[in-house]
Amino acid sequence: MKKATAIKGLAAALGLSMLMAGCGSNDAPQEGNQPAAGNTETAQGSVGSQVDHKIIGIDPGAGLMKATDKAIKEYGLDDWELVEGSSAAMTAALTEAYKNKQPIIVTGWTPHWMFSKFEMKYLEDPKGIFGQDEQIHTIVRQGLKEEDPSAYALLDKFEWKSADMEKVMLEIADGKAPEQAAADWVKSNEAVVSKWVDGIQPVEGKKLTLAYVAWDSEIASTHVVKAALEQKLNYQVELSQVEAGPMWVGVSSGDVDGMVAAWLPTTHEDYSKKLGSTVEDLGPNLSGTKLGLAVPTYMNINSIEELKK
Ligand code: PBE
Repeated sequence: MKKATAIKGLAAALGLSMLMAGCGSNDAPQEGNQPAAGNTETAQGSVGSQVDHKIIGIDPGAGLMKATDKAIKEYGLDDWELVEGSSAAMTAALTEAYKNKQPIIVTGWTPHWMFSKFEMKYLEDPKGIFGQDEQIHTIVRQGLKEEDPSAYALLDKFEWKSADMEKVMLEIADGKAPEQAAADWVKSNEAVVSKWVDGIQPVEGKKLTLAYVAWDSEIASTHVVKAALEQKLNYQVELSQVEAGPMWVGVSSGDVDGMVAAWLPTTHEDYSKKLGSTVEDLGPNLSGTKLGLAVPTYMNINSIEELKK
C-alpha cells in the first residue's frame, strides 16, 4: 500500500467503511430525503464529513475560484474550505478518487475532458452564483492590427466548437503532447481551419507571442492556434504560460501579442473591467461554456444547497 497523507488516509477509511455499510444491512440511521435502499452515503453521514469539508479547486487566479468563494458565502457553507492548487492537481485528485469510487467535489468547467472520461454531474446552483453560459474571447494587444495584420486576421477569425476543443483536450489527457494533439487536429480539420486562414498573407517566420494559463481547455485552444499560425501562415509562435492576472496584464502592456483564453462576460469580469479598455477584444472564439461544482455521479448529492448539512 502506498503512503498516504492524513487526509487521504481519512478519505480512504471513509471510503472503505462506506463500502462495508453498503454490503451490510440498511438499518443504519438515515438522513436526508433520499430512499434508503443502497443509500450508502447518507448511512455514512453528510457529504461534508465524507470529503472533509473540502472542495478541490484550481489556481487562485481563475474566475472559477472567485465564483466558488462566493458560492461558499452565499450558500452559508461556513465550515467548508476551497483548496487552492492547479488544474493538473485537481484532475489528479479527481482521477485518483474516481478510480477508488471515493467521494470528491471539484471546481469544474465545460468544455473539459472530465465529463467524457468520467461520469460526472454539476451540482445544481439554484442561486445562480456560477452564472449563465458565456463565451471564450480572443483578446489582442493594441496596435497588433497595424503592426501584424496577418496574425491579427487569423486571431480575429479563429472560432470553433466545444466538441472540437474537447477532442483536443481528450487526446492530451490521454497522453499526447499538446503540440502533437494540436498539429494533428489542424491537419485533420482542413475545412474549419481554412476558414481562419483563407485570403491571409503568410509571413516569413515572423515571431508572435501568445499567453495562456495551464487550464486544460486553454492548453488545447492555444496550441491549436499556434499550430494554425505556424502551419498555415509560417509564423514562429512562442507560448508564454502564466497565471490569469499576468495573462491579461501581458496583453494590456503589449508584452504579449494576444490570448484566446478570456472567459466573458462573468468569469474574467474583474480583469476585463480593469484592463478591457487597454486591449482589443476580437469577440468570442467559442460559446456555450459552463462553470460549477462537479462530482462523480456515484455521489448521492444533487445541489450545492445540500452541502450545508
Ligand atoms: N477556467 C477555465 C478559467 C477560465 C478557463 C474556467 C478554469 C477560470 O478563470 O475560471
